[in-house]
Amino acid sequence: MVSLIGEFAFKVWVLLVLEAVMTAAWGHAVIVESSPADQEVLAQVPEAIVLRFNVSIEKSFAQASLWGTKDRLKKLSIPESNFALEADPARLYIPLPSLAPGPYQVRYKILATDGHTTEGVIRFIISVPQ
Ligand SMILES: [Cu+2]
Repeated sequence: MVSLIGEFAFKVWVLLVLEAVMTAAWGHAVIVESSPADQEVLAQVPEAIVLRFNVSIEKSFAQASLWGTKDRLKKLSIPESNFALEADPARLYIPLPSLAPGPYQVRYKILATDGHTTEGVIRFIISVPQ
């Protein structure tokens, strides 16, 4: 006879195993690389921020916005080039506007093909020209 606690523990265990199997199969999107890198100090304003994830993402659901230290400055648009046939399905190219020297953040929210969203932030600094 299985005790109530034993049955509960078994159900939790089954759920954990299912989650692990599903994560292995499709995976939550995890950022593996960005340009600029998080906390990078740049002498020149980059034309875009490029994010690369460990799995394919649903690019049409991707959202990104540019922030100063505290305030949202603008919504960033995801250009058509991201949807080109030859485009890497795990890579997101997001053009940046021209920026004055100072600290910035790009906040992103993306949807992996397993239906889970991932949010994150990349911080970088445009340095004052010497
Ligand atoms: Cu997931």
